Amino acid sequence: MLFVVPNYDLWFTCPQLGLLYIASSARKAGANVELLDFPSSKDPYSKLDLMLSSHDDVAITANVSQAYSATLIAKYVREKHPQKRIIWGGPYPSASAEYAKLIPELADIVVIGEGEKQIAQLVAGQELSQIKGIAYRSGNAFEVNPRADYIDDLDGLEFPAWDLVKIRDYDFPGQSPGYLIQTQRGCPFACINCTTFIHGTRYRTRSVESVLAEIEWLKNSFGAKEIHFWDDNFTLDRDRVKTLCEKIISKNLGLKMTLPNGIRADIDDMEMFKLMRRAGFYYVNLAIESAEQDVIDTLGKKLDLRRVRGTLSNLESAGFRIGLLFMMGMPFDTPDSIRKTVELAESIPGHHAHFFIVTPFPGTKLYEMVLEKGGKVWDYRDGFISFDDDDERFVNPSLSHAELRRLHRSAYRRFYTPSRIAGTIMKMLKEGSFLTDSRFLIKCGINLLTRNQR
Ligand code: B12
Repeated sequence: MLFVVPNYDLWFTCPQLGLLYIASSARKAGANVELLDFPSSKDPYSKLDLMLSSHDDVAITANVSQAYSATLIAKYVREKHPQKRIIWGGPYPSASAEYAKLIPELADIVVIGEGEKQIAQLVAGQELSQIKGIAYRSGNAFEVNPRADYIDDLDGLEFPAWDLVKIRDYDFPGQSPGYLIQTQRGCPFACINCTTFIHGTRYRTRSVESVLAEIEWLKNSFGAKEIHFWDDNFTLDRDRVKTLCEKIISKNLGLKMTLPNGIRADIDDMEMFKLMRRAGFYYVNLAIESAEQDVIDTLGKKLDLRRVRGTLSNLESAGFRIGLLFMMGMPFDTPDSIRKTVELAESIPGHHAHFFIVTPFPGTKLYEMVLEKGGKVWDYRDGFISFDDDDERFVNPSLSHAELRRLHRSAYRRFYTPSRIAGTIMKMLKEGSFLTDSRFLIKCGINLLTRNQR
């Protein structure tokens, strides 16, 4: 089975953990697996032709930013290798069974949600009508089977197939080689902008022993120097985090660790933060999103903004490098709520800030909300979804894109004051990451200037 990572129009590259989980599950079920990563490959279509000579199945992952490239790849396979079976999976095709029907000519099977079980069943040649959590072509029809249960026994999953990628081919922050790990799936908060339908709202965890075994495996077999935690909500179960950190400390692994996905801004536990620091965590993103409580409430985040400053001050005194995550441009944002967000950001501690202009994704309540208001949203047939800040994501009658963009620019200008930049550089120098991070930023700059629509 050939696993394919389609292109995306971004200025950094990163391995796709979900597909590596799927590949190791397929391998365990008996498949011969290979991976072709379009973003990090030169002349990927020639490679595709070559690699396809030894595979009957092509399994393509797609999130929204890859959907267009995925359709081009599937089209190419259909035309040049019509006998191959094309399997789709990932957040984008999972978003709606309707999507699967939109691409019948480009897909034989669409795996919906977590795909480890289904891929093993497909490798085993199980009858398609009996496999939960897939949609498949049957003559001229596209059948959609009932959804599969979420995977409870996460310890039972194989470790991701890291042997299939060359980690140094990717450009992402932190010390190299850096690897990704996921210690839990699911998040109970179900924010309306999030595609919760992949991992669901039930909080499922791996055992501390299993996580530790994977970390040691990454260090010993792949030379990992840094581990990035890819969890949906890492700090929700504080006792579990503390036990994990104690075990990591007792093993004296000497690894650096980060939490890029963003932790909740109301989970504030100094004992946990101190243990995390001793275990090797040095960078954390804190998901605040907005300074307007009404906006937070409409998002369904269930965050009491009054708690943010306390959490931040504890993270700061524990010695973390802190990134602040904000969103702007929701259909219920106003120039005033965005101005408040900008003011909050500039008034609080933090070394980095990301102000994301919101893009409503298919399958989310936010997407429905925009459609209900008559806004135009991006469709995969429109080409690469653009995450360029200058491009309008959807038509918002109460906030023009020009105004949003002006506020967005002012957010960065006002956050990155000379003293904030000096503080961030000092922090990076102190933790020894200045050179690595500067190299990453320079590479991103070059990628940004030289990237083409692929
Ligand atoms: C970590 C992360 C990132 C990382 C790494 C992305 C990467 N390349 O893997 C970074 C920070 C780089 C990133 C960037 C972006 N991300 Co992001 N990211 C995530 C996050 C938090 C976790 C993804 C993950 O690895 N999960 C762990 C693995 C195990 O799960 P998984 O990938 O979903 O895979 C499972 C299933 O989907 C399925 N599956 C996946 N592929 C396949 C393929 C086959 C053949 C099969 C059978 C099954 C299958 O089985 C897997 C195992 O169960 C999710 C949110 C979430 N909780 O899902 C958002 C998410 C994937 N990101 C999203 C988006 C939009 C982006 C960006 C476009 C944001 C931006 N504006 O730049 C970019 C796109 C970058 C890119 N091209 O990949 C959206 C995608 C929405 C959608 N409907 O497609 C999500 C779902 C967040 C959201 N808003 O809801 N992201």
